Amino acid sequence: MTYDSVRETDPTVATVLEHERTRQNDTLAMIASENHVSEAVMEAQSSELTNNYAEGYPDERYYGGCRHADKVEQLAIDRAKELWGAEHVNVQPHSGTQANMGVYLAVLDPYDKILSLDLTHGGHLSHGHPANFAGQVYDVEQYEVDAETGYIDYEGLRETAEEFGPDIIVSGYSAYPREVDFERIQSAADAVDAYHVADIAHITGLVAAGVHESPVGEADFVTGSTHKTIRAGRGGIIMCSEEHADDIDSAVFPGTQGGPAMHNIAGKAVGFGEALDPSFTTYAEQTVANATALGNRLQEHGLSLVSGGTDNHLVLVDLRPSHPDTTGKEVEAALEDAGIVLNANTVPGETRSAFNPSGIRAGTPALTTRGFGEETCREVADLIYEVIEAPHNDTVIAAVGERVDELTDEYTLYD
Ligand code: DSN
Repeated sequence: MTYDSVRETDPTVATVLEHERTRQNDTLAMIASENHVSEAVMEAQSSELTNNYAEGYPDERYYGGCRHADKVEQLAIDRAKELWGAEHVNVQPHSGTQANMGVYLAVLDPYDKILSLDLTHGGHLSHGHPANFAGQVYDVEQYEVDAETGYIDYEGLRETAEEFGPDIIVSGYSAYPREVDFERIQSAADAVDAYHVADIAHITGLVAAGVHESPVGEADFVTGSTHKTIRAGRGGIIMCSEEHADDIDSAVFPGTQGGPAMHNIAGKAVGFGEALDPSFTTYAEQTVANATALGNRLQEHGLSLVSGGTDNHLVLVDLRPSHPDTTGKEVEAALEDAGIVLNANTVPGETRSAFNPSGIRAGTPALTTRGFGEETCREVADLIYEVIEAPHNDTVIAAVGERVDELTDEYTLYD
């Protein structure tokens, strides 16, 4: 894709776009929620469908001119059904948060009760943080990971559910490195007659490829985003049984959204099509193998991983045991100077603040898309460790940066 037209009409924005392209080419994207979509997905997202108003659903629109929008949305829905085995799919949510909002609106009244994982233990803002609408509109109680093991405290969850009597239990997380036992959470939800919402935003691709247990068909609602491990067009998705189909569709439109972003839905259709190819399973398996290799090597360097390792695409490093005086933000900034982009993250039992926490979260979806294997991920762990050891040493940062340059030249991204 070129930016020739933007360059001609708006050189300022063209320069920013070119800088961002260069940044992505020249750095290692290790934000666990990010990925590099294909050029086909990007082309679809920049198509003329951005001009289209398609309020409603395929064959039931409020405006004319939607026959091509109908086709592309139906393709996205059908491919999603095939990928995840869902009875009903809504591909219109603009993001994972919008998907959660749609489910809440569909089945809750204001002040109804949500039980979800605490944000500092790996949860998500839209699961009921006080700064988010969900924490303001609903009565929220939170469960935690076990302080010793770092795994979800399933017994504690069940006990809290029995005491609190939630209307919804949310599972699915944004900084949890272990396989989620959806069945166990379903049984806790059944015991208190609550809905179970499984937010698989981070692991959509792993679930689709069968490398993580699927909650589809078990949880009442499965929500997610479509641009993380599944590597499709940007946005959200909701899956449920036919029983809830009408309520979910009305809650998304007109309940919480207006016109769907049809260009992104085209990107979802293209990305889902790519994920139906058998090569996507290899990609998902490699993503997990790479995270395991990364985590093992960080541990060999003496770093402490929350839960002692990973089963999925991310690792969460608690810096406190090995580097008590170094914060996540310091490491994030130093690594970015060296060309490795990840994020500071809170850790269970956080003793600092959300803005300057004690951990870092690192993911392998984007590196794997780039072609990295386990050996290269082990080397990336070495580079991360060197920077953690000396976050203010310009010589170290420059040397790591040189090696990152070599790696990004070897594993090219977009032409
Ligand atoms: N902000 C995303 C993440 O990084 O996990 C989730 O929405």
